[in-house]
Parts: sequence; structure tokens; C-alpha cells
Amino acid sequence: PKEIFLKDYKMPDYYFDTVDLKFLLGEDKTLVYSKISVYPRTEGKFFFFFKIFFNFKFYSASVPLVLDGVDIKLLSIKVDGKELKKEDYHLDSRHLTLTSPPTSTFVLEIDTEIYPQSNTSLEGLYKSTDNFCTQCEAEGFRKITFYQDRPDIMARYTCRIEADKSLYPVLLSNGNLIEQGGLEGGRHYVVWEDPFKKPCYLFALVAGQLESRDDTFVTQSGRTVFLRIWTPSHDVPKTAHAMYSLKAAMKWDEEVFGREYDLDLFNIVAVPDFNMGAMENKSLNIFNSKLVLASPETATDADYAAILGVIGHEYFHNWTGNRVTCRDWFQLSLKEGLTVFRDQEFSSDMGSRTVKRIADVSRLRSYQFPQDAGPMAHPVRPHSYIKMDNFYTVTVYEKGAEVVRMYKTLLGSSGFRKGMDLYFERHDGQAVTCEEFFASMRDANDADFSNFLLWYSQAGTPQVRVSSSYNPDARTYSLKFSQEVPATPGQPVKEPMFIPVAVGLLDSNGMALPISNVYHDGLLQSVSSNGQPVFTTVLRVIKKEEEFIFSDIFERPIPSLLRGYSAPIRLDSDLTDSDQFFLLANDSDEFNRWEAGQILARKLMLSLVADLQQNKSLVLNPKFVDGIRSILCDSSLDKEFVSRAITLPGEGEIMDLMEVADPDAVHAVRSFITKQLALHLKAEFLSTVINNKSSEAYVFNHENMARRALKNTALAYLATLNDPELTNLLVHEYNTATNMTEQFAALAAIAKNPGQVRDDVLADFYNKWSHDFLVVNKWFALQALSDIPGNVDNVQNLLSHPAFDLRNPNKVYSLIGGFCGSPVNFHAKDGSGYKFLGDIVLQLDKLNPQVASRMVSAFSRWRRYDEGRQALAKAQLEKIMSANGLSENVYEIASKSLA
Ligand code: HT7
Ligand code: ZN
Repeated sequence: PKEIFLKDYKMPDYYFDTVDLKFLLGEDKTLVYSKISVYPRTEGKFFFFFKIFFNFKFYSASVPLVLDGVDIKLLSIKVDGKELKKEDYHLDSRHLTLTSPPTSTFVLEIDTEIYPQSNTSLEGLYKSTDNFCTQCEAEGFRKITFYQDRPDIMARYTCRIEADKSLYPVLLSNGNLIEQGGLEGGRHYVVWEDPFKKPCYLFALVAGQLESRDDTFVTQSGRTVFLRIWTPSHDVPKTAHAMYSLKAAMKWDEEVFGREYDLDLFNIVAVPDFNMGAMENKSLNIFNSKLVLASPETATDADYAAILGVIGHEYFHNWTGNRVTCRDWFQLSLKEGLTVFRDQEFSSDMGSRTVKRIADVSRLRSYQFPQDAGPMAHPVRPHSYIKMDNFYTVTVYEKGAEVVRMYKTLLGSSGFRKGMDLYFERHDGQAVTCEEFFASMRDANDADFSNFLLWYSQAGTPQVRVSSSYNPDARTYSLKFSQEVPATPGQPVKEPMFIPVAVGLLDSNGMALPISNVYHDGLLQSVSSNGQPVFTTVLRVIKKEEEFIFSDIFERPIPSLLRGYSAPIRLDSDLTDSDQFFLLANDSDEFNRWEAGQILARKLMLSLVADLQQNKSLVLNPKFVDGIRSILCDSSLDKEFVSRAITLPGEGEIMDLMEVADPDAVHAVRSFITKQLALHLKAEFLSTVINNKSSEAYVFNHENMARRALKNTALAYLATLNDPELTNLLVHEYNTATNMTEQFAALAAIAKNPGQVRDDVLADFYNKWSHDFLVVNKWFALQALSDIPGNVDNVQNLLSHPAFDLRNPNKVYSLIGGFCGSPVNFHAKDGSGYKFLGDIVLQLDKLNPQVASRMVSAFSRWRRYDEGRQALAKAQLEKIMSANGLSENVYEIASKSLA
């Protein structure tokens, strides 16, 4: 397989102006006709004068035009209406090369045949249940027709679709519908025209038996936009929340970023077979059904929140991704990091900002930190890839969003908005790089960003250490920072990063201390705003070692560091446990209150793991129980915040902090602490359950979600006691629940304890919901994740369950992905979990390489475990590597994991 490097980027030799596509959709094959007006790069204004000035002929020599094409049959190729002879082009399994095309504008016509019915990769044109749909990002368009499949080729498209009218009554593509009519033989046609230039990865086509929920949105300038969400007819009632989310997103983007929708129609289609969450095709977003369909009875609060966030995310791409797109795929974070940041802000504004931040930071720590410390570590802007699909990662998305957030932290809201406005003003209609985004932020604010660009090129999570000292005589307080960026594959030595650290100081009563002067490098950095002192200041940590001195501080303060998690780093400080308990109780920055609790919990868990490994008996510090009790019983706190604050860090997060990860010990310790808390706080948890019941109809709003979250967390704690009376309570909650959030939480709590009750309730749940595949996926995931010893056999049996299908990504993610998230069973000492995954990856790879490579990633951190586990996991990776016909997707992950 060939590795592609950012440093090798070259501008295209040819550009495309207009692209006219015609699809004849059929049952065993589809014919695709394309007509493209092509112009050589040297036709641009600059080159025109250049050629005249020097020697016209010399600079007009033709260069080959290389088109990408995979799994398609070439029927004919014409240039300016003339069929090309065999010697005028070259065809291999990946490319069609025109050896000497005309030196000025010409029309290229290519006829091809494709086979969507047998396309199980779910990229290009494929069938999902009985409907046709497309997925072209990143490189799927080359499975539809021969094309320069790269994002810097932006063209205006028309698309004519012809199909059987009764099988495919609805025919959709990008832009506006400009023509439609009947054809002979029960067929019909439509023509769509997209007035905006776009890269081919944003092309989309859908054909099938669909119905829509229709609505309208009036933009800030008074235009009416028609909104349609398409699904099979029986699912239309479940699209109300998606429509609400879309309208909320359209309004929010106008209010917060001044961005208005630019066409008269916006379509969303939900399909059950989709490799990722959704796709932002211009005016025709295609979604995984999971992220569109919801009703209180079938979807949880988490599903509702995910739909809100992802509908927002795809809609926001219309400006950040579609109007301004990426020059090449290395720049993916330019659109994804920025759009994740925008969807995070949207969800924060629609719910609780603190809780959203906690959720996002937890996700970063659980998934991105391990990636940044493993063999697949890569910068936010990767330097190379074999298969681009493998780089739709938490680093590009979530760390990328943190990079965007740092601009906002440094510039403030209005400075950030100025930067965004300049970015759109400069680059609307262009395909650009991360430097252009950086330059817009800098130039709009005349800002000094020092070496900030390193965030795009250096991989690894910076480790920052802070030590503090107070000088009562001088009334100064000093914070000393030192930073280290760990070595990552291909980057053994790193430079110090530019880290914005938001800091506040608390006095001994827990009140915020005013900050007026901070000295750095002997220079006064005034931090007061309009002559007023501030309560949070952003320190710019740039060098390997830095000291900041706060003056006029009248007592030893407790510092609240990295407020709101102002940079994606690992922070370590000299704060004592009692300082952390103090912050947990008093910090005005709610995120840091949660963080203080997490720091204490992480420390406690690590020390108990060490005790367990030395065969010492486990004892829980009563101060920790008191801390949890005081949060649980503080009625002034937001309930979802409480639910998060009383939840221990995940097992993965703790393993990530260990020299040699020990899944059994970490699991045992987490279970021990949870059970101890349940024992000591049983009465409090019981009253939490009772006080947070509601007989009212389901409402999706923060208050109600927070109430349900807290009640469900309390139930989960109580379940650990495995007490018959409490089991009765759980079964009662399960039976009387009127929404999926509560029903599923009760089921999950019951499922913690093996036995007849568990088996009965799991069977009951399946019988109730066997008609709804999205709910059945929850049932698969719950069993897959179980920590019941030997669960691999159960998961193996579920592979043959009639509701399971290896060709459907959602089912694979639920059952196989779910299993890989279970520390005890996936990492079973006998290697049974690893063997299960090794075998399934090879089967999956034949059907869908993108999904297979996502699954194989579960092996990538195999070196973190003990020698026995290492040998077993390595053997599976080697088995995968030696398989015949391995996809490039799986090859890249498996080979990098072994390197
Ligand atoms: N921009 C979309 C990416 C995407 C994708 C990438 C690779 C393979 C399949 C895919 N489906 C969607 C999704 C997004 O981030 O908005
Ligand atoms: Zn996106």
C-alpha cells in the first residue's frame, strides 16, 4: 500500500468547471454518464499573460489528466465529442489516465457501469434496505465515476436521475429540483441543479420509497426555506425531534455566527446502513437512522442529545466545510475540528454549558488521550496516511475542536467572531488550509499567536506540571509551569507548545480573589479589564519553563487551574488533597469543581489498584464518602452536574495512567468503590430515586434530563448491592417506566447481576422491542459490554441471533464494538476476547473495510498490557496481517499497531 504525504501536495493540473451527471438506476447495474468541462490550470488569467509574454508553445505542452476510479466499468470516453482511441488513454484498477488531453478548455464525456446492489463497503453508490444512497467522503466518488477525486476540485453540478417510478418514487440530489417527468416503461426522471461550486465528496443521490416530515424556516433576511426529513413512512412520526433540532441549529447559526442558509430547500434522509453518523452533502444531508429517529418510548436522553448535536453539526458544515472547504484531506480538522467546536457550543447553549463541557472533556480523556499516546498517534493535521478513512479520528475531531476553542479562549468571544467573519470573507468558495484559518484569527485581531501552529503539527498530549509558592512579605503568589510533549511515532523530539491556562484564585473562605497584576519574565502583564480587576486570567505558557507572579495577594490562595479546561493537556500540580476537597466545595468554576472530584477519585483508584496488586485489603477513605455525600445531598446543584460528579472516572481512563495496564485490578477497584459508596449512602441513593420520579409525560429539556440522569445514577449504585429488595425496586422501575431513558437504565442496572431476574428481564425487553432495530441494538450493546465473566461465549452466540447482521455497521458497533469496550472480557487472560475479535475482523474486512478497521483499532494499545496479554494480542494482529487480500484500511491500523 502507498503512503500519501502532506509535503507532496501539488496543485491540480486541470480544474473542472461544470459537471453534468446522469444516472440510470437499475436492479442489477446502474449506468452513469458524466459530462465535465475541463480547463487546464494554465488557462487561468495569470498563466494566460505568462504564456503570451514568454513563448506560447513552450508553455502549452499537455500534461496527462489522471482520473480516479475504483470498481467501475468503463464503457466509453470522449473528448470534445470524439471517442478516444485506446492509445489515448490508460486504464488500470485505480486510474484512468488521458495521456495528452487538449491544452485548452475541453469537454470530457465518460460512460460507466456500476453495481450498487453488491456494494457492501457502503461508500460510493449503494443500497440500504431497498433504497439507493451515496457516501462520497472521503474518496467514495471514485466508485461512482472517473473523476479527480480530491477536495480542491470544485465544480457546479447538475444531476439527472432516471429510475423505476413505483420502486423509487422519490429521487433526490443536491441543490434545486429544476425538472421532472415520466418516461416509458414505468420509469420517471428528475433533474437537480446545485448553484454552488462543490468538491465531489459533497455530491449525494438518494432514490427510494420515502416520505417526509415537512416544515419551513424563515431566515434572518426573510427568505423561506423548505425543510424535509425523509424516512420510510412508518418512521416519519419519529422525526419531530430531528426537525426541532434542525430549526434550532439554523436559528443559532444566524444568532451566534451571523450565518444564514443559502438555498431554498434543505433535505435530510435517514438510512439504516451507514458507516458513520451522518454526512453533510450540500442541501442533502444523509444520516444514520440512529441519529434522526427518536420517540420517548424508543430513544434515551443520550440519543436525543446526540441527535441535537449531530443535526447541528451537519447543518453547521454548510458554512464550515461546504462554502469553505479543505484544500486536501490532511486539512480535515479545518472543517471537522471547527464544526465540532460549533456543535459543542450549540449544545451548550441549548442545555447546560458545564455539563456539556464535562461530557466533552471526559470523551477527550477516554478516547483521544489514549490515541495520542499509542501507535496511531498523529497530529491534528496528520503528515501522512495510507487510507484517509482511518483519519476520521478523535484527534482530528475532538482535539481539533479543542484547538479552535483555544483561539476563543485567547481572543474572547468578540475577537473570535471577528476572526470567523474574516475567514468567511476571505475564503468563501475556496478550498483552503489550517494556516488560512490561523491567519484569519490573527489578522482580524492583530494578535500575537507565537508558535500556536504547533498544535496542528505536533502529536502527543502535553504534560504540564505546576508548582506554587506564596511570599507573605512581598504579598506575591507564584505559579511555575514546566511542560513536556511526549515522543510519538515519527516525532521523537518536540518543541514546547503555546498553552493558554485560565486561572482563578480563591481565598480561605472560598471567595474569588481579584487579580489585577501578573508579572511574567520580570514584565508587568496588566490583566485588569477597563481598570477593574478580573477573577479569571488566561496565562500564556509558551516556553518549557515559565513563572508567573501575582502581586497584591493578601493571603495564601488556592489556585483554580486550567478553568473550563482551557487547553487539551494533562495537568499535574502540587495541590494537596485538602486543596482539591476545598475546590470541590467552593470553586466558582463549576467545571473545576467536577475536575477536583475527578482528580481525587483518580488518585484514590490508583492507590487502591496498587494495594490490590500487593494483596493488601482494600479500605475506602471516609473523606471520599463524605465528599460524595455532600455533593449528592446539595440541592442547590444542577442534578446532571451531581450525576456526573458522583460518577467515578472510567476504567479506561485509569488504565491509561498506569505503567502496565491491569484491567482486572482496575475493574475490581472501581467495583469495590462503587459498592462501598452504595453501602454507605444507601439511604441517600434511595431517596434520590424517590425524589426524582415523575409521572409526567417525557419532555426533552435540561431540567427533566438532569432529573432522570441523577435518578438513574442512583439506581446504578443501588444495583451493585445485589440485594433482593433492591432488585424488586429495579424490576418495578423497569416495568413502570414510560420512556426509554428510564426503562433502559433500569434494565442496565438489573443486568449487572447474573441470575434468573436478569435473564427474564433481558428476554422481556427483546420481546417488547424486536420490531425496532434501533432498540434491539441497545440490547446487543448492553449484553456485549457486560463484565460477567466468560461473556465472550454469549457474544459469540449473539452473532448468530436472527436480529444480528454483520453487514450493518450499527449492529457491528453495538455487539462487537460494545464487547471491545468491556475491559474484563475483551482483555480476558486466556486470550478468548482477542481471538474473537481477530476472527471477526477478517470476516468483516471482506464486507466493509472501513468498519473492519475501526474494530481492529481495539488492538492498537496492546503494548500497554502485561506480557501474557501482549503475546496473545500480537498473535491476533499477526494473523490479520498475514491474511490474503487484506484491505488497505485494516493493513494500515494493524501494521502501525505492530510497528
Ligand atoms: N464529514 C462526515 C464524514 C463521514 C465519513 C468519512 C469517512 C467514511 C464515511 C463517512 N461518513 C461521513 C461526517 C461529519 O463529520 O460530519
Ligand atoms: Zn463533520
